[in-house]
Amino acid sequence: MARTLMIAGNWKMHKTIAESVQLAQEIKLGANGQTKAEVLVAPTFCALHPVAQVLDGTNILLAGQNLFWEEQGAYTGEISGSMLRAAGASHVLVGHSERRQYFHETDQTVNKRIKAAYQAGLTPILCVGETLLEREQGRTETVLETQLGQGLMDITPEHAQRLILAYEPVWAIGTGKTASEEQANQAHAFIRAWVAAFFDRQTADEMRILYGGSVKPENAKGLLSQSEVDGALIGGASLKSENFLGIMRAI
Ligand code: G2H
Repeated sequence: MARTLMIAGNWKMHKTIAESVQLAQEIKLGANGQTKAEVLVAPTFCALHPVAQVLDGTNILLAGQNLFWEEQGAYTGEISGSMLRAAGASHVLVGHSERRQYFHETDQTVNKRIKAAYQAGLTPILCVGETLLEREQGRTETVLETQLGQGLMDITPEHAQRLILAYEPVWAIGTGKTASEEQANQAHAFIRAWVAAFFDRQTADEMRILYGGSVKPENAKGLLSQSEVDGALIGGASLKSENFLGIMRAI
């Protein structure tokens, strides 16, 4: 099953609007002619629209880093799916471990956000992954099963066909530690088998499962050549165009 690889940059809470525009311009120039992977960037909310204008006319995709499940209203500090769409986003990250860790995101709120993303016509990228303690206790698969099962509760098979998953072991995020190629492939294979059982085989075969956690130009080739790894969600190394483009070129 040939799945198009995706190289996604999660800029987290980095870069002013001017810096974001600059980075987007560098990626746009450097990605020109890059055909092997779909490329996506997720700037901060305030940089979405300016970055969308830079990327207009390219096939580089734009994502929000989060969304709220209500459409509009008195929810200070939140942003809705339709607002992300209007700013130029086609995708949205949901359930990133930093949201779970620092902002009390639960599998239940993740589920609400996933549904809101579909409602707004956005493609969600659902992030799952275990902590170091959970891995050491041999609970990796149980944790993934719970995050997937609850996060995707009541999602229709049609919607599942548009879903993208990201496996991001928490212990490998921003720590410089990367899952070994085998560890990543094994976790991805488990996730794909889970998707086949929860939805169906074809959906599982077609679903992109990205790996995230200290991906950099030096380790990208090995990770991305794994049969179950369909791309990367990159934080730190997406903030400099030479690193992000280096990862693209490593495919
Ligand atoms: C995981 C990843 C991007 P980093 O959070 O989502 O970040 O590459 O810095 O580990």
